Amino acid sequence: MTVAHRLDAIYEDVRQRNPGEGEFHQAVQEVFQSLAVVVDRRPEYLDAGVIPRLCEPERQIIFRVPWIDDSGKLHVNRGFRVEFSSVLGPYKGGLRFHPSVYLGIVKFLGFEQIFKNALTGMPIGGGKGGSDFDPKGRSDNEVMRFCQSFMSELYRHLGEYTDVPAGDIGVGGREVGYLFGMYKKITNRFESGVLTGKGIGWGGAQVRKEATGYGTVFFAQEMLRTKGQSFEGRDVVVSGSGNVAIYAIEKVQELGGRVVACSDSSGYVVDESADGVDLELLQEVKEVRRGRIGDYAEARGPKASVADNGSIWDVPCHIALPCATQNELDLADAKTLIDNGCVVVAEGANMPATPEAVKLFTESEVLFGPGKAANAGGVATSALEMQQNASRDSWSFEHTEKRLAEIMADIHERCADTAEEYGHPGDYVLGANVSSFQQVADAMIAQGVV
Ligand code: NDP
Ligand code: 2IT
Repeated sequence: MTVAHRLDAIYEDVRQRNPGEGEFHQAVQEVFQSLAVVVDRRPEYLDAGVIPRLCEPERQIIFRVPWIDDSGKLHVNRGFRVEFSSVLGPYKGGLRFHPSVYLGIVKFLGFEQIFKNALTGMPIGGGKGGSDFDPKGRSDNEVMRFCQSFMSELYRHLGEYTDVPAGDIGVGGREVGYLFGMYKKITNRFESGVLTGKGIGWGGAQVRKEATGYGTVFFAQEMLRTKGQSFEGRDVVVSGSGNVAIYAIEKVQELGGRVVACSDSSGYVVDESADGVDLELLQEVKEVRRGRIGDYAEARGPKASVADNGSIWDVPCHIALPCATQNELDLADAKTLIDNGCVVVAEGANMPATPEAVKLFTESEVLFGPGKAANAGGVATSALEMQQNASRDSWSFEHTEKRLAEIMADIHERCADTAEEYGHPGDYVLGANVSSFQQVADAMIAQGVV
């Protein structure tokens, strides 16, 4: 059997063992597509059975999360934590609270996280968790009671040397606070390093809140640099308007770019004013009021309009940063972006571009930065938070941001060099997958069959 056939057979087995988990299959296939070149050179990766082991989580926890809303009604949600790989360090990865969450989403995110975390160069394994709880429209007290119930089961699986969650969609500073408070109460330990994304003043790190968005822009900046370009004077489209999108917008603007559109799940806004999206207003609407993107457009006046048809990717731009959710940018969107002269796409979200869109980007002149590289700044800064917690230290904003920028430049170089080494210059997908896979696989072989 050829290497390609052997990889296909493993993939088919993964599909059959994990029925109905489309997003997980997609994430596995995306990595497998890059592996033939490395397995050709290093057949021991196949012979040692590393790949099937890597596709099976070390542990999967599914639990009941009962809670009572403000009107006294009982709700039962489902909680998940998939502890995927501890080969490079404690399981590390966020928690997502969104009604779409099921095992297949958590496994796709956990699988991605293994490779992303390897790319950061920090000692962290891969995991992910969450719940099908929908925080939208819930009061602070409801969110607190939900987080407390969630942690009353999850705590037994966590620890600074075991498993360290953080935020993701629907989980930000407020939720991390409630989760940490409950963990501390149950365990009677102020174990700072058990969660990241904590508040500044009680163990949180400067720049963690900004890190994913900033990091994505730093990565895109490195990509632009290979073309002798920068953000200065360029139009940029950023999808989403949550944590990643907001701080991506902030950094784009600091670097002289103009953000012409952003979105949420209710639609997208095109802002045609000379300096683009009004970040202060967007933050007020989204972070303070927890409002909708339409509220932003209304407050912004005639310069901004909510689009009621088409896609945010129809808005002409030089650089596109998908920062909302998986599979939000499809083949038709990719074609439109290319036709409109887009030259760089960097994924702030996890797996926002569909496989067909990724294929088109990598076959075209567009430089495409996959999420596991481009959005690794968030988890990398989480690892910096763990480092500060372990040494009971706290670093300045400037120092931490400098570290983040260095880490993103290192990841960019690592992906670019690996792509070059394997004869696919400019293919960041191949570079990210091959480089991180090799690191993880080598560690698995060294640590034996466990
Ligand atoms: P937030 O919850 O802060 O924001 C999510 C944004 O995406 C919101 O604007 C939301 O709109 C939109 N969105 C969510 N789900 C959908 C959907 N099904 N369809 C359309 N829009 C949607 O999350 P984050 O900003 O933290 O996360 C965004 C992405 O970045 C995710 O893919 C996440 O996995 C990834 N990521 C996050 C990191 C972090 O540190 N937070 C690190 C690395 C990656 P609405 O409010 O209407 O739902
Ligand atoms: O997808 C991600 O990398 C995150 N949600 C951040 C994970 C973390 O542990 O900081």
